[in-house]
Amino acid sequence: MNRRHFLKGLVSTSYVVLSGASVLAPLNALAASGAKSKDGWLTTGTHFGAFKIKRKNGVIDQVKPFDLDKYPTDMINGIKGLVYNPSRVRYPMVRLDFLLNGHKSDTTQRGDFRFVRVTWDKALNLLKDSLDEVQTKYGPSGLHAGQTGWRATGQLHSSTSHMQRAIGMHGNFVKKIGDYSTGAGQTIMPYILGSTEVYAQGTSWPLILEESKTIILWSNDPYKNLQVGWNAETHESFAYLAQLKEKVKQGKIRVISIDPVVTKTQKYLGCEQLYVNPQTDVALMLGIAHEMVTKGLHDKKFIDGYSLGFDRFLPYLLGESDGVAKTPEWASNISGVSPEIIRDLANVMTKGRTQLMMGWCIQRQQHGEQPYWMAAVLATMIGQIGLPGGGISYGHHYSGIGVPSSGAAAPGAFPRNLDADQKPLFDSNDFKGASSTIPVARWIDAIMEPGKTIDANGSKVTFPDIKMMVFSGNNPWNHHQDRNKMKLAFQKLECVVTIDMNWTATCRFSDIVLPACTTLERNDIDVYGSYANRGILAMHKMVEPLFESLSDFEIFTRFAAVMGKEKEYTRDMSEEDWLKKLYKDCKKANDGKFDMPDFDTFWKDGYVHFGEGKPWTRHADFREDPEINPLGTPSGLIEIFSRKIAQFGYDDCPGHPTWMEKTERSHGGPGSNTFPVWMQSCHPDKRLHSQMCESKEYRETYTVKGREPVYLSPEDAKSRGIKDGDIVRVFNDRGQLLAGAVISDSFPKGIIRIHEGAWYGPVGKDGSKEGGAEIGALCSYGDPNTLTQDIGTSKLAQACAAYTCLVEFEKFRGKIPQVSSFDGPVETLI
Ligand SMILES: Nc1nc2c(c(=O)[nH]1)N[C@H]1C(S)=C(S)[C@@H](COP(=O)(O)OP(=O)(O)OC[C@H]3O[C@@H](n4cnc5c(=O)[nH]c(N)nc54)[C@H](O)[C@@H]3O)O[C@H]1N2
Ligand SMILES: Nc1nc2c(c(=O)[nH]1)N[C@H]1C(S)=C(S)[C@@H](COP(=O)(O)OP(=O)(O)OC[C@H]3O[C@@H](n4cnc5c(=O)[nH]c(N)nc54)[C@H](O)[C@@H]3O)O[C@H]1N2
Ligand SMILES: [Mo]
Repeated sequence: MNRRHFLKGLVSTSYVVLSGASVLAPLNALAASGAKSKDGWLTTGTHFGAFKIKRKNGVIDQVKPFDLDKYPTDMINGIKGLVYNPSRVRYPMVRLDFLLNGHKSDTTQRGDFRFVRVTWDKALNLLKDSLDEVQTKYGPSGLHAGQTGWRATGQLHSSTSHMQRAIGMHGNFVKKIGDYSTGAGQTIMPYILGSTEVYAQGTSWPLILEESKTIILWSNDPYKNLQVGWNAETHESFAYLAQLKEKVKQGKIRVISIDPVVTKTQKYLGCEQLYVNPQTDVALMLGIAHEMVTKGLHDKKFIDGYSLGFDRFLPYLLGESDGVAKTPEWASNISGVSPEIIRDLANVMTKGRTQLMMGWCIQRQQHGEQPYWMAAVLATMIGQIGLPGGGISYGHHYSGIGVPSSGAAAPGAFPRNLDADQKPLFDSNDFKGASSTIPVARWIDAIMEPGKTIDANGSKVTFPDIKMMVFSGNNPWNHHQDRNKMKLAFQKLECVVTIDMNWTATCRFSDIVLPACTTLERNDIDVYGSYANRGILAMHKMVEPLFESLSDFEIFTRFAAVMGKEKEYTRDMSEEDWLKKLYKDCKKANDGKFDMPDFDTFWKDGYVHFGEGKPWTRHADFREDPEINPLGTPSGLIEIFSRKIAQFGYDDCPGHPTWMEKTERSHGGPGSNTFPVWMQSCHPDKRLHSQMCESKEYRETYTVKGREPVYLSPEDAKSRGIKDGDIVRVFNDRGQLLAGAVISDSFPKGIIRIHEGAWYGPVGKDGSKEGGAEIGALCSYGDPNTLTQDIGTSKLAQACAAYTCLVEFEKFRGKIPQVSSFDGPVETLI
């Protein structure tokens, strides 16, 4: 029976074939939302910023920054396109062959982008049936619904929480530990400094601006990365960066950016840049430490009083334990930084007040634990940990860290877990000998090799046999590495469900796709100022949900109803009841400390402002008295040697920081004979990961011939005959992609950048969208994770190591395929 015939029978009478890109519902047919305001401007907040929005005829007309955001970013121009764009999922959709054959479908077709529209009722019942089947046949180890991600702002509509609570009410499932952002850092730092450090409030900017003489930005681009925040962003950090710029200009603070490329921050501050070969920072740090020791520049008193294990590290540094002294000359050979500069850095760092500011990128590479550990050792040798404007921080580029916290209580959220007295429909906790929690970035390995046991942070993890996955608020076909490996893994899954507002590649590789509405299509509340918690924002619904999309709350309330658990799910409260409850609970928690008006006044005003807190120095209490205020490490001291880590016996993470060669490294390292170029897939300047890539007009402000830019050096361009604006094929043994050349002096020879978050748009050998399901398909838009390596950082963290990645590139001379990323399924049968 041919497919069309079958479908004709399936959906009874007539159907229309829509080509995904062509149709947007007539916008003026959409009803305006109920929210009102005196001047017509309504407030809301996104990761990109807090905004005010004015509507006209029920559609978003104008967007301007929120009153208190003095440093709005360019991304404000992409906001409207988050709602109105051709990538929106309009209806519940089911993959064609899954609709026909359910869990016995031909999974090699997954990714061919053929979907059928179904009713919400049908889709939610299919979801329930699939979950029933998996829980009955395999138990909880067959289901993974534990991936998380950057979802949208809003405490009530937190999409991952909704999905996990609702799916959890059906049955238990595999969960994850750690995240892609800081997997290596957050795992090792508790052994070294006693907390994750990455998610801790840092020394306040006002103190840094007053006290620091030197600031080292190490793999750190705050001017780019502070544009977005975890909560509704109000960009307070930019006021401090502006002051820093002024101090650099006046020669009062010396800022050195240690980075293989010239960053946006370096250009903004007009500070110094120090080139280092990619992935070689540990060698550079060891060279600096060696110089400190041989010249006696290190702070012996601080090392003795506040740390443990320097004596175990010293023989390695001096080469007594392995026959290789980590001299500046040795370090220079690996890192490409001259011995003179290394010696000078040792001097500069120890002469005045020095603040090390580590970015996160440097730990998203093989042995990513090591640079974080070694940097802590350097800071210990400098001896300024706990002093204002000195020591080390691991988060000043992130979500308002360093802006003094207001100290107010933040609003709670819709619960992610079941209530204490709730039981799932399928109440088994039998994971059949496999682990119920796996390191976040190892899930594809688990699907590929169920039953395999790996080391992770001192424990053994046995991979469960995953048969079904549910994703919401995250985009694994953006965030995970090695697309072709993912394709193979996904062929082993019986059922994949995604809840998203857009046809991301994750939806494309799913069986059931449920349309969520965007954050501008529902009411919510959130903190603004992220870590600084400057106040609470009313997030007004701007427009009614487009097409048949629903809020995550509504989607999972309906799903709970299919399970007969609707009231259990919502606690018998509506969206409005929940908003009022979250606000009232927060008001109560702040009672007597911060004034908060009643809910209605807050909702009308659009926000409650808590103001700025008192400046604060990280680790000051520890410095003051390490016995009364010990660190959270086993010894209570900074651990330069960790007995615990040493006891794990890992060859790729020994007991003290160690330089280890990578499996792929440019500039003469392994693999560079075949693929000589290091590809960095840094966080995008004009997106949040894959979010806002869908914003069509905005995307077109930076694409090159409709493709994601690949930034490359003039030298590399010349030697390969590439001109600015050419389409380039980037490839290695793992995959291939097309991107648009942007030639830039900021990039040295042998280094290219493609920002993560570029939507995966595979096309087959014939250039077709259907062919995107093929292994080895060409990515037509430029998703760097087509090329990255899916390996763990080490046996300790087993975290994402996307930056250990070599490639080659050439001018593309074939027939240029259309970009297949943005306009939804090949055909939508309704
Ligand atoms: N090569 C490489 N890969 C990387 C990185 C890298 O540096 N290089 N960085 C890694 C890091 S640090 C991170 S944090 C991850 C980011 O990975 P993710 O957090 O997975 O990335 P996002 O693109 O933010 O995905 C969020 C998804 O949620 C959807 N969404 C947003 N709001 C809602 C909502 O209200 N409801 C529902 N149902 N869905 C919603 C969005 O449309 C989007 O598809 O990527 C990682 N991957
Ligand atoms: N605009 C924007 N801001 C964001 C995000 C976003 O998507 N867009 N995402 C947010 C999230 S989830 C996260 S996790 C953070 C990410 O924060 P980070 O991971 O710190 O950010 P990146 O910009 O990827 O990398 C920072 C710098 O590290 C450098 N670098 C890479 N490898 C090396 C190396 O081997 N040695 C040295 N010395 N430097 C190296 C890069 O050249 C880059 O300049 O950003 C957050 N902020
Ligand atoms: Mo991240």
